[in-house]
Amino acid sequence: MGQKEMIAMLLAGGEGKRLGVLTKDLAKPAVYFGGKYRIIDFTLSNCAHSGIDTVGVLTQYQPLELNRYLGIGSPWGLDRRDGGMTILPPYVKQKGGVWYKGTANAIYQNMSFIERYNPEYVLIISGDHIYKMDYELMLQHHKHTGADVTIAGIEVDWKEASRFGVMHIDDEDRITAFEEKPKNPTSNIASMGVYIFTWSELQKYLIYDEASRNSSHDFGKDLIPAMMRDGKGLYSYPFKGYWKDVGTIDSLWEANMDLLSDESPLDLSDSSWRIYSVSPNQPAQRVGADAKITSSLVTEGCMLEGEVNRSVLFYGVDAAKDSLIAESVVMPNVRIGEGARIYRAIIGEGAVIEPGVTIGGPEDEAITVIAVDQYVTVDHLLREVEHS
Ligand code: ADQ
Ligand code: ADP
Repeated sequence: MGQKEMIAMLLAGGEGKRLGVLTKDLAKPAVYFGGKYRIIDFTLSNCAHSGIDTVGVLTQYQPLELNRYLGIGSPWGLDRRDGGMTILPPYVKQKGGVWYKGTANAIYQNMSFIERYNPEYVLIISGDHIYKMDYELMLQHHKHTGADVTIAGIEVDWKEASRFGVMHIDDEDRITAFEEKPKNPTSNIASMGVYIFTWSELQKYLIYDEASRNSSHDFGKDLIPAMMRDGKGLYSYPFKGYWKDVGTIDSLWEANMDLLSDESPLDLSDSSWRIYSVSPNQPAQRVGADAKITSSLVTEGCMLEGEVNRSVLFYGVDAAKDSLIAESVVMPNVRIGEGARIYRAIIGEGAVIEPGVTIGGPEDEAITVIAVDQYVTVDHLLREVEHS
């Protein structure tokens, strides 16, 4: 293998518990987003546009569908002999199999993969963020400051800050304090979970972290704080664009709705930064005589006879006469019967909503979620439906 200046390691193995029934049988990075995509398309496309041609994808939880989707990486230009995409599941070593413990342990277990490329820098990214980012610019920042690790940072709403690692930075972007998911955050500059490490430093800390007994082997909880304690050079790369962690039902719904505004904060039609995906190869969508579609994204293969307002429809959604879909996200191949009404919901792939059923309400605060392949009938008391 030739030497690479920087390779990427994409963490795609988290369970995604907070997405509930949407990730019961599916890894979070493979969850659908924005009518045509899966969440992982964003990071992989960012790699493609940033000139990163070597990506290790660390999988663990429910990987089958994800693996099938990734294939050999062709949509993202990663089907190459020199580097390309490598799926890295936990594997059984001589001393017995070990699941990945935390994110740092997942990378630790794949150190020999990284060493094959003898990189100067390693980019660590996750499969559950929606954003467009040029990692090459972040690498320039990393070189410029001479950092041991650079953490991409973004200002978030104060009320969201405790979901993230938060940091204090000085005028030179040096991180002076870092706290992982603090109950009472003292800063609203969040870590995006995007790291560039100088490989020789990361190597040392992975080994050190692995040996330390009371570590949970997580980047945010253990490895970054250990580097802080040792006075290493930790810098933040200030990111200005749109970024969303879609790890909760509410944030997944909101990020889909963000695509509908006239001035969407996330431009998906930018031809210089296409988000690549696998096309489902469906016929053109058909809009019936009485259909009324406003402020929505509608994908190929849909057959629509009812009303659709402020919603995102994936491919193959079939909605009968007098049905209403409002402020909702409808995943592929959902069938919606005559007169059914859907408000503020996320409907999982392949679900069937019988005629006359009402899901959610226009005044509902919580987003209603219908599981993959669920069959919802009129007398199906909505008790069975999971509220986030
Ligand atoms: P979290 O969002 O809690 O915090 P974490 O659970 O560490 O993220 O998972 C990060 C990524 O790694 C996810 O894509 C997940 O799927 C994957 N992953 C988790 N465990 C894994 C394992 N054992 N093997 C392989 N992949 C695994 C992190 C940081 C915060 C930061 C947020 C930003 O710790 O500081 O603010 O990301 O979203
Ligand atoms: P496994 O359970 O072994 O991981 P799969 O990932 O292939 O196997 O499928 C598991 C479940 O996920 C099935 O119940 C199936 O209905 C559902 N499923 C299959 N494809 C998808 C998809 N594209 N999106 C969401 N769910 C899916």
